[in-house]
Amino acid sequence: VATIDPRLGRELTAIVGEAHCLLEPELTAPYCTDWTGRFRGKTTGVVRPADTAEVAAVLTACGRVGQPVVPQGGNTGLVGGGVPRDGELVLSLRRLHSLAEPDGEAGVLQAGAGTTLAAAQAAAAAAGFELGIDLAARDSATLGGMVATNAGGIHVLRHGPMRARLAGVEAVSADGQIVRRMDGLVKDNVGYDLTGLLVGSEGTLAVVTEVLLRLVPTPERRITALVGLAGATEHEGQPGVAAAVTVTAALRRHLPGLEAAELILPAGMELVCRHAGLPRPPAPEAAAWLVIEVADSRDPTEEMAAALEHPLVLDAAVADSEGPRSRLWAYRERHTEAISSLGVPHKLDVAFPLGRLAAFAAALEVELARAAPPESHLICFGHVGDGNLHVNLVGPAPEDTRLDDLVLRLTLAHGGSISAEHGIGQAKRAWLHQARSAADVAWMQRVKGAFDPDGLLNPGVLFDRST
Ligand code: 2HG
Ligand code: ZN
Repeated sequence: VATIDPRLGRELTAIVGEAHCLLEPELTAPYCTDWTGRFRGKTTGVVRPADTAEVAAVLTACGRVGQPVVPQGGNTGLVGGGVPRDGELVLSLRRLHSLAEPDGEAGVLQAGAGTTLAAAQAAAAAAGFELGIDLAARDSATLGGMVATNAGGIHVLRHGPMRARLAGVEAVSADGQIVRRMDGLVKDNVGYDLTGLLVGSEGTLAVVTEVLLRLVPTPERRITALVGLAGATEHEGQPGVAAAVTVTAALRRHLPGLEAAELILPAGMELVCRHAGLPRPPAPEAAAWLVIEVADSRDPTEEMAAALEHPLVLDAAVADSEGPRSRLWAYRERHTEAISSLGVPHKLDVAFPLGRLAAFAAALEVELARAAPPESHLICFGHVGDGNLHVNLVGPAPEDTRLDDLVLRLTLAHGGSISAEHGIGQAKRAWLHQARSAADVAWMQRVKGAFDPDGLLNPGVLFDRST
C-alpha cells in the first residue's frame, strides 16, 4: 500500500463520501490485481464517484497535488491497463451506471461509462434492438472501458469494433474539464474528432463518463453452428488455421448475414471440454472448428447449409434457439477461464491480413517448440474473420517476457499488429517503438502531452513513465 496525502484523502472523502473512498488494503485489494493475476500493483486508494461532477472534482483534487490516477471499469482488461502500478489512485467508474431508454428514432442508446455491456444489451433488447457488439466478459466489462480499449469481440466482422459503434462520448480531462459530444450526429465536422481520439486511448487522455451507442435492429432469425474442419494440408501454413481461413472466406462470400467466424484449435478444444465438462464436439478429430453465426430477416438455414458444402467441412452442429446456441458458444467462450485454470497466462492478442494468418501460426508452433519449456502450454483461438488470433501461453513466470518477445517479433515479421483488440497497456509498452515508426510515436506523445501535460492519467500505460 502507498499512503495518501492526508489532505487529499480528506478532500476525496468529502467529494465521494466515506463509503466510496477506500483506503484500507483489504478494501482496495480487488482493484489492484487484474483478471489474469499477471498484473498487480499498489494504490494510494480507490475512489468510487457517483456521477460526472464527482469525477471532475476528484481529478481536479488529484491534479492539484500531482496524484496520478488509473481509471478502472469492470477490471476485465487483459494488458494491465486498468490496475495501479506504483501508488496511483484507482478511479472506479462502476457507479456511473445510468441507462436511458433506447432512442428508437435516432437508433442510439445513452449510458453511463460504468454500465456493463450485458445491462446495455438487455436495455437495447427490450426495445427490439442490439448493440452490434458482444464479448465473453459482457457481465463485467463496462462501456467506458470498452471505449478506452476500442474493444472488439465476436461481431466485429459485421458491425465493427467499439469505434464503429460509438455515436458520442462525455469525458473529463486531467484538469477536471468536461467535454460532451453526445448529440449523435452522423454528420458533424466541427473541428477535431475528439470522440474518435478517445477510443482506444486506454485512459491516458481523459476519463470517459458517458457514452452514446448506435443500435441495430434485432434480426428476425439467428443461427449458430459449430463446424469441424479437416486440415488444409495443400495450403501453406498451419493446416487447421489454413482451413478456417479458407472456409471463412467462402462463407463470407455466400452469407451476407455472417456475423461471427470464430476459430478453435485442438489444444483449446481438448482443454475447454475437460475444464467445462462439455460433450465431445462434432468431428472430434478435426484440425480446427469454426463457430459461425448468421443473422438475417429471413431464415438463413438453407443458405448456410449450402455454404457449408465445402470439401474441408467434416461435420457441423447447428442451433437456432437461445439455449442450444449458448451451448455451442460455450466451446469458444469458455476458453479464457479454461486457460486460466492452467496458471497465469501470457496473452498476446495479434492480428494479420487473412492471407498471412496460417503462415504465422505455423511459424509460431515451430519456434515455440524450440524455445518454450516442455511443461508450457500454447493455446491459440480467436476471431478468424478479423484475422485476430489470441495467443495464450501458460508456463513462463508472469514477469518472464522472453516468449512474449518471440511471439510479437514473429507477429511483426509476418506483417501483423501486436494489439488487435486488447490494447497496449503495460504488457506491450516495450514493443510500441517496434510496432510504430518514430514519427508515429512522437505524434502520439504530443497528443498525450496536450491532453495530460503532467502525466497524471494512467502513467506507465502505452508509454514509459519517463516519456
Ligand atoms: C475473447 O475473444 C477475449 O474471448 C479474450 O478477447 C481472449 O483470453 C483471451 O486471450
Ligand atoms: Zn477476443
